[in-house]
Amino acid sequence: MATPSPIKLNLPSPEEYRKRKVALISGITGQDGSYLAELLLEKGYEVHGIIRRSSSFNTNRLQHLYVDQHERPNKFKLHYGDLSDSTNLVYILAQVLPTELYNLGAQSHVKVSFEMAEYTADVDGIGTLRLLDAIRTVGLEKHVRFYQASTSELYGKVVETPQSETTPFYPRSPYGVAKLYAYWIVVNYREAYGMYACNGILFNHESPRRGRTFVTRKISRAVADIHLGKQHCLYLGNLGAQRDWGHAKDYVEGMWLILQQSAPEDFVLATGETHPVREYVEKAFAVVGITIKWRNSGIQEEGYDAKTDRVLVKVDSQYFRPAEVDLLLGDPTKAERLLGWKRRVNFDQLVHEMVTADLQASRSLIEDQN
Ligand code: NDP
Ligand code: GDR
Repeated sequence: MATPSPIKLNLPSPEEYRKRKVALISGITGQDGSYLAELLLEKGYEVHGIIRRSSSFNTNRLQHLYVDQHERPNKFKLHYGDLSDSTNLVYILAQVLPTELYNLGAQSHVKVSFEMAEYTADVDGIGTLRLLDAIRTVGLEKHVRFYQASTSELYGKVVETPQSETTPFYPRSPYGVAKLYAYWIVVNYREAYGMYACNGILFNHESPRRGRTFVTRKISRAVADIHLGKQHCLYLGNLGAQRDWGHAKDYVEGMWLILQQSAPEDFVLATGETHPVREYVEKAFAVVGITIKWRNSGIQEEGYDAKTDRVLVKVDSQYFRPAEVDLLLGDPTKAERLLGWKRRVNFDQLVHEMVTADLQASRSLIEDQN
């Protein structure tokens, strides 16, 4: 028999409760969190987010949404919290009483996870369990719908392509392994306690809001800065890795759709196309009119400007990973069929938008400095 919830709040029936539209987002300060918050506010939700206390400002991506409650009562509220702090999660849940909970919070950098493996396991793996248990602790397991930010990194070593909901997992990093635990604990709580809990297995998605150390943003920023004479060369790791890259805005819409189905299920969101890092580099430089050609310098591959012969891209082995995911290519058929989801932005548009945004940002910075 399922263990009863230790705390019973005086709640209406699940049907009555879900007439409200209240979302709680962990990881709201991140790329996806900011787009999801925008989407849900547009849809009339009251949106609550969990933010970490930081000595420096960490809500840049949310600035345009934030209105001081003293100035004007509004539907957007932030709460201090952390996925490593169970008591705090229980407290936030009991206070917010969400109808939908999106668990996007994570140490999300694959390379960093090799350096911070235990922390990554704690936040990305056990953090998910803490949230699920917090839901049960306050007796919301039949009231709240739970979205878990699962990832194509679960597939890791290539077993088959394209990768779908039925492809076996073989993670290749502490991040992937932590997310594997999270994936299965979501499935387990769904089956054990009848919770509406779903995994969105999302392939890489990017945007001008992407963190600066992920490869696409690192490239788009470097192209802008090289074009404006602020940087000489771009140093990268594995140029041959292939990714299925989409736009974050399209993917947060998929997250919401996953929680609107009559029954909880897991879905892959992907574009169905794959591109090597090298191609991203070529397309990004093309936006500023530079044609990149490749040659082997004797030690390693380098990219040079076909017109001037100037070397603009070099390989630095410090960016290699102890174990790499060589090829990701997703099959979004299930999401397209059951959710009616389809990505809108294609690869070329994504690269163009990111480089253009970084050019604009870099130019503004120069103007501010003058
Ligand atoms: P980001 O790295 O941009 O954002 C991560 C968020 O998690 C930030 O808000 C961060 O807060 C927060 N966070 C980190 N550690 C903790 C913690 N201990 N407690 C609470 N919050 C924490 O990631 P994305 O927006 O790109 O991704 C969102 C989620 O989706 C992540 O779980 C990621 O692993 C997953 N994912 C992402 C994909 C992608 O291509 N973007 C693909 C598949 C899955 P802070 O700002 O303070 O650092
Ligand atoms: P990934 O994204 O590991 O796929 O995880 P990232 O952009 O970091 O790497 C993509 C590929 O590019 C190669 N690469 C480099 N990567 C980085 N960061 N920096 C470099 O200089 C560089 N040079 C080459 C990498 O080796 C890799 O093969 C992202 C994250 O958002 C995860 O949270 C998410 O789960 C997955 O996408 C799906």
